[in-house]
Amino acid sequence: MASKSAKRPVLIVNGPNLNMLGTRQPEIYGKETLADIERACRAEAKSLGLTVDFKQSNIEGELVGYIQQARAANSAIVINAGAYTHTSVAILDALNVAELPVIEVHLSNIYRRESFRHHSYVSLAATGVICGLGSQGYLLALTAVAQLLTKK
Ligand code: CA2
Repeated sequence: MASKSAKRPVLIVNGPNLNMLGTRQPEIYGKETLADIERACRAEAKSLGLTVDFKQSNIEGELVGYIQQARAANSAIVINAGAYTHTSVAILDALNVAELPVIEVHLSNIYRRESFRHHSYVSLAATGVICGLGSQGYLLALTAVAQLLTKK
C-alpha cells in the first residue's frame, strides 16, 4: 500500500532561466515552454496516481525555501536547478536536509557541453540523475518517483 507521504505532491522545482524555455536556444533545450512541460508533468503524474507542485525561480534563496518546505509538504523532489546545479552548495545542503527521494533532471546532456557543466552539486544528494532527453526527462523522473514511493 502507498505510504502517507506518497499522497503528498511531488515537488518539481526549476532554477534560473528555465522560465525562458521556448524563446531561445531550441537546439539545446527544445521548443517547449516551461508551461508545456508543466502540463505534460501534470498529465503524467495523474496517470501515475501522483500530484505535483510545479515551481520555478531565478533566485537561489527561493529555491532553497521550496526545498526546505518539501520536507513536510512533499513526497519527493524532481529538480532541474539550472546553472545553480554547478555552483550551489546551499541547494545541496537543503536537498540533504529534506531527506526525500531526489531525481535530478537536465534537458541537455551536460556531459557533452562545457567542462564547467560536468560537475553537479545536486548529484551529491540525488537518488538518480536523468539528462540529455529533453522534456521527456521530467516524465521519466516522475515514473522513477512513483516506483521509489511504492517500494517504501
Ligand atoms: O540542461 C539543462 O536542463 C540545464 O539545467 C539548463 C541550464 C544550464 O545552465 C545547465 O547547465 C543545464 C540553463 C537553462 C537556461 O535555459 C534557457 C532557455 C532558453 C533560453 C535561454 C536559457
